[in-house]
Amino acid sequence: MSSGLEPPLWVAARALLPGPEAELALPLDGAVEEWVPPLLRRCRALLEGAGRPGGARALRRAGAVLRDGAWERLHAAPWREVGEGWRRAFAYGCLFSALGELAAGRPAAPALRLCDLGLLLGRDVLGGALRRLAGLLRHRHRPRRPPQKVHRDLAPVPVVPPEDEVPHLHCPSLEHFRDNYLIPQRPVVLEGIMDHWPCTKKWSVDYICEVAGCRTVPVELGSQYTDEDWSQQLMTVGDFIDRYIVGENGVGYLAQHQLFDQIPELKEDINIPDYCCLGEEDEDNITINAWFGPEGTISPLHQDPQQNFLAQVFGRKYIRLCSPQDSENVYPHESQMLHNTSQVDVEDPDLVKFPNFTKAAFQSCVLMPGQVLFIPVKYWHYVRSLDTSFSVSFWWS
Ligand SMILES: O=C(O)CCC(=O)C(=O)O
Repeated sequence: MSSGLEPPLWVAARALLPGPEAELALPLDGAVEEWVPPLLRRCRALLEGAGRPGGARALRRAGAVLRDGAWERLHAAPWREVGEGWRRAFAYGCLFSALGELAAGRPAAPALRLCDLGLLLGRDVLGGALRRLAGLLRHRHRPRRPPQKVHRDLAPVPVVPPEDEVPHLHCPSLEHFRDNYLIPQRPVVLEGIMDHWPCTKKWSVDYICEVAGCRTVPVELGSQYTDEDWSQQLMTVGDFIDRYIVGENGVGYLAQHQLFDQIPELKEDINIPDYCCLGEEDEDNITINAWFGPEGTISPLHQDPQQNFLAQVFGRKYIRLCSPQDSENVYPHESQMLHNTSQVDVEDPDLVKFPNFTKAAFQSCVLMPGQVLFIPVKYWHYVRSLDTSFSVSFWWS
C-alpha cells in the first residue's frame, strides 16, 4: 500500500499497528450503543487507504466522530460508572484520529495530544498502541525551548522543634523498619535508600521539560484543593512549566497517578522501595504518584487509606503529621467527598472555630532531596513545597 506520497512519520506510525485489516481486531469488552461497531469497522477500513489522497481526511473525520461521541458518554455519568466499552471506544477514536492527522502530513503535536487524551481517559488499546505512538511522536516532535531560568530567593525554612522532629534513619534493615515503624505505625524519614535511583542525578525542571514537555497531563490550579477557586485543567507539561514554575501565574500542581504509565521513560528512573515487600500485595498494586509544582503548593491536612513512601527528588517540602488517633482534634470535613481532609489551616489555625486543634500532637520535618518519608496508613499529613519540587509517592498495602 505504499504510495510514495506518504510522509515518513505516517509510515512509522502505521507500522506500530498489526498489519493487514483482517488482523486488526478491535475488541470493546463492554457495552456501547449500536452506532459504535460499524463506525469502528469503518475507521479500520479507512486506515488501509489513509496514505492515498483524500484517505487521510476521511480517517481523521471518522476517528473524530467516534472520539466525540464516546467523549459525551464518558462525561454523561460519574467517572466510576463509565463502562469499559466507552473507554475503549474513546481510545480507538483518539488513535484513529491521531493516525488520520499523521497520514495528512500534519505536525506531531496534535496527534500526540490525542494519544495522551486516549491514555488518560480511555485505555491503551491494541496492546499499547497509544503509548508506542506517543513514544514515536515525542521523538519526532520539535524540542521545546528550555524554560527560562529564574532566580528566586530561598523561602524561609519553618523551625521544627527537636522534640517534634520525625526521626531519621539511614538504610535500616527490613526487620528494623518492620518492627519499629511499620508494625507500630510510626513515621520515619529514611535516608540513603534512593541514592541509586537515576532520578536523583538526572531530574531537574529542564530535564522534565525535555522528556515530557510536549505531553498533555491534568494539572490542579489553585493553592490547595479545598479552595473555592481550585480547578483542574489539561495542559502540556511545557505550558505548565512556563506558566506556573517559571512564570508567576499563581500556584499549579502536577499531582498525578498516571504520569509514570503515560511516560515510561520517567518510570525507568525510579525504583520501588525494598520495604514495600513487607506489604501483602504485589508490586503491580502499588500506586505511584508524581507531585511536581512550584514553591507554595499545599496539600491540606488529609489522610489516605494506604501506607505511603514519599520520596523527595528535588526541592524541599515542609511536612506535618499527626496520628489517626487525633482525628477528632483535626476536624475532618463532614461531606463524603472531603471526609479525609481536615477543615483546619495547619499553619494558621482558627482556634476559636477549632479549639481542640491544640490537642493534636504533631510531628514535623523538612523533607530534603534524597530523603523518603514513611507515612503510615491514615496518618494525617500536611505538605507545603518550600521550593520548586518533585516528589514521588508510593501507596502500598
Ligand atoms: O506532596 C504532596 O503535596 C502530597 C503528597 C501526598 O499527600 C501523598 O503522597 O499522599
